[in-house]
Amino acid sequence: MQVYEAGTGIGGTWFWNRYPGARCDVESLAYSYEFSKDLEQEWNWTERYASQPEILKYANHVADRFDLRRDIALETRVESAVYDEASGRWTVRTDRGDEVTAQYCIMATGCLSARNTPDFPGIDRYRGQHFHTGDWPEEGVDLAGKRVGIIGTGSTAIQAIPILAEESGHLFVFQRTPNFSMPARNTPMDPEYQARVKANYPAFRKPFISGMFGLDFNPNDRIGATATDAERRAEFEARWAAGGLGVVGAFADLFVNPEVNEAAADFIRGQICETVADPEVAELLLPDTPVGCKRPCADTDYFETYNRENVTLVDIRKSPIEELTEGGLRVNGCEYDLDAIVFATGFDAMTGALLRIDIRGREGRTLQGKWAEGPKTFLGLGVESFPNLFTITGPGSPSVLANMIPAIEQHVNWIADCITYMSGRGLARIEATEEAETAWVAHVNEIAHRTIYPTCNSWYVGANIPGKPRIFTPYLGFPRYVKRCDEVAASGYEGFRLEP
Ligand code: NA7
Repeated sequence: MQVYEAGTGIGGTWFWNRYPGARCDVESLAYSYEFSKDLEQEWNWTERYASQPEILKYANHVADRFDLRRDIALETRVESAVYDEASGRWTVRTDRGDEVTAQYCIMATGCLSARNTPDFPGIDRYRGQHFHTGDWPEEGVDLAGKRVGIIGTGSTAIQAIPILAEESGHLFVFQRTPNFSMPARNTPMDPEYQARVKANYPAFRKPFISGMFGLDFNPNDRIGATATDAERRAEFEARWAAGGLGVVGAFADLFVNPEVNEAAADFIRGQICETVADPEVAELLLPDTPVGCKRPCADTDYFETYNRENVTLVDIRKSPIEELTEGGLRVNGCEYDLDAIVFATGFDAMTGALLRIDIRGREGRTLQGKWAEGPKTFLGLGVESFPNLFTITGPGSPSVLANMIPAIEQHVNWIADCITYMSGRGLARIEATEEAETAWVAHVNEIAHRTIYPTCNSWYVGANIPGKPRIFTPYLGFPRYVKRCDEVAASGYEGFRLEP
């Protein structure tokens, strides 16, 4: 096995996203591997929601503990992967000039790893410091006394803004779309709670794995449509007080009934108005999309930060950023002098990392060509015309709508079992069939269209990248998905063509 990694270290998302305030909004004890019972027992998390440095430390611990580094080539970016039909092997080329062949090629390139820096006019002219949150300098950045601009108000910015406001002289937040955010209420880990979880880890993980999102939003079976206003409010309030993303689990129909969703949205808007002192600023911060339609965020003092003297919110919805200048940027004819600009502008999600590699399958077919109108996969694991290529948390799998670590483990286990099955039977080639792929893509869409998800401009539908085909790519329903994957494996990989 040979692993290639572009970074100077391992950890992926948690290696690159070192911006101030970076933190996971899934509970630490659940955002962890379960393949090793010893690992589960020996690692101690220090906070309810782990910070980026702690998760990176965990990833490094796992690499050392299981002696994984010897197979990993760091600072090596894969440029192309080409399938040769005659030999049945993939040839992988890297930016260091390596050229290796392999029977199987597994893309573990991540759902949110291809950074998006919008092509603002004048972007090359700007002379100040500038950073993308997904490539934050390892040594950190001294912003003391500086005038700093941050573009974007997604989950990343919502975590970074409170810290940047504390660290900088003045912070200007350039907001295109206001977002729903809920207080994380992060706390130091209670050692007794951690011990109780470790005493029966499988029982702790169960609700995470059986919930629709593979996450424990403490999902409520109750239907919101039949609850009174007072009952709804009580449920939202309890969840708001508990912290985390629980408000989106308040009622079983919150993602399918617009009226119930609107009640949750109204509740959160009310909280924002109560928190933000200046009514004009509060008004600008009120989201007008359904809750959860864009990725909901968990924060620490996000809305409170707008009460600081040194924070200015600039609405760029109606008047977009006109250009970057030598000394800052211009909006609506007004120039903002900035010593530093932070691009919290997200990622070319789900497909970006794969499509930035030149991947060629049978008959020279390119993945770029095949996915020109949107990604097509079977189970988000295999792609027709691309034999022996697997995608971990690929488009069409739950991935970003699940707890990523169990979602990744489920794919790794499925792929490992598949390869074992193949070699045990003298099989050399596996490829998704066109029929299975077409039916799966239709199924992913059909499920999504029963919900509020496709109704707003999120990265789930690719709306943040100009020109990207608008397709809802993640699969909704982690438990149903796992069952389907298990059935496919048990049936001898129905939906795939297996050949000697
Ligand atoms: P997101 O959620 O994609 O947020 C990016 C933000 O940047 C969002 O507020 C965008 O506004 C804004 N943006 C993007 N392009 C522009 C342009 N051209 N002009 C102005 N503003 C722009 O990325 P994050 O990094 O916050 O989070 C990604 C995921 O990582 C997160 O959901 C977690 O799952 C982990 P928009 O909303 O598109 O109007």
